[in-house]
Amino acid sequence: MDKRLLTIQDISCVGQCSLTVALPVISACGIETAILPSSVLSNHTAGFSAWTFRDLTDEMPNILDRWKKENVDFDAFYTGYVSKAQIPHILDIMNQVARPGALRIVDPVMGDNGKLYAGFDDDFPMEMRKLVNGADIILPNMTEAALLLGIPYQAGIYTQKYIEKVLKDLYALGAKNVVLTGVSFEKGKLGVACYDGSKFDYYFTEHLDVAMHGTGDVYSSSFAGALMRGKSIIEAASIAADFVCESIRQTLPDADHWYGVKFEKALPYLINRLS
Ligand code: PXL
Repeated sequence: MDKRLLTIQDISCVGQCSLTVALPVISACGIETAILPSSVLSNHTAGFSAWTFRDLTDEMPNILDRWKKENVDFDAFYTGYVSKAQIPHILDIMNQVARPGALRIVDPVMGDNGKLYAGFDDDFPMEMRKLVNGADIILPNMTEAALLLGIPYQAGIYTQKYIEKVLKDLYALGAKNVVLTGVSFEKGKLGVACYDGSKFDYYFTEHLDVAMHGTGDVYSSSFAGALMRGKSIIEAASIAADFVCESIRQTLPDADHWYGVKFEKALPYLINRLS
């Protein structure tokens, strides 16, 4: 049977993030992608002056009930931007409509550059730990790693010793694999560090020194798609890093394009890497 993935995150109508990234990217990987919108926003919260917000928590148990009655189930769950109140519902969904061996891919979306995103309270990271515990793979950036561990955020170049301690501490929160993004050991190179409880793996690309929104979602979506296509964790982590770089390269010529990356133009590259 072909694999079916459910992704749970918001719809930011405009802004090239969350579901407007996950649905096209994972579908382009050849994987049937079902969605559960956690909320609807006019646009994302990073850089626009304001936004509308409609919470959809109340729909979650209704939708789950329907799916159970229809015998709908999934081979994988990929969660992104969600709220504190939604976490118990998401755990119910992952427990109740999973095919045998279903994967839990959790991007603990909470913040970037050392700060929580607008609208999240300081106690959110402790709730997010409930999704991390029992996940097959978590995909935090360095900010989210610090928030999950309750340690100060450090920017810049890291030592291997520091990164491996962070990976081990995240693993101890109950995730079977940790894929940490935004890792750098030397100027000019940026990448990912993976830990499965016994070995560390690294992959680095050229550091394109620009801050662009939505790259975390482009990363996690392409990671999830590549993993579902049978790639190993380090292969999927590497393909996703290269796809983010290609998406940034496609965006750079348009200096006015500030709110996201032009991942659409990089989709042929991703598909090619998977074939
Ligand atoms: O890209 C993460 C993200 C997802 N959803 C919303 C956001 C952000 C980042 O700011 O605002 C609504």
